[in-house]
Amino acid sequence: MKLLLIHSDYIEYEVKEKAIKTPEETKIKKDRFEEALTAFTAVEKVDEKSPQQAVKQAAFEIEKTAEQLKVKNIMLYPYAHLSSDLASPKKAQEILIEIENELKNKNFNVRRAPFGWYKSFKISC
Ligand code: A3S
Repeated sequence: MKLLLIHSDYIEYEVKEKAIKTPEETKIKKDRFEEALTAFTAVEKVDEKSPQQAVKQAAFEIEKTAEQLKVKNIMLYPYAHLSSDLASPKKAQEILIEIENELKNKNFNVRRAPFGWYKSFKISC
């Protein structure tokens, strides 16, 4: 898994168009999250071998950074561009959902940008 963590005053995104054949159904077409840590995430082929371990490790890294920064808001943002060895969309989506649940269990306010879409985003630091 590749994670790019960015702490910002806010993150905004807007869903543009389908990036895969069957993207996640979503009513939320745009969102804005204040004072958030955004975890741009590419799930990789290697993560398919032990997904549970990949989930735990990613959640741990995100939690560690959020605690250092004293941030409670986390935006999970699927971002395929960070790797050239991607997991399948199906597995990647499952893993992202599990990371979301793991972080919610640790009492973070977690939002997840919809999977399988091209989106534009804006961050202000
Ligand atoms: O690849 C096109 C879109 O499908 C999703 N996706 C993955 N995201 C993370 N890890 C993987 N292994 C993925 N496989 C498919 C993403 O939603 C991806 N979309 N941010 C957008 C582009 O604007 C994006 O990366």
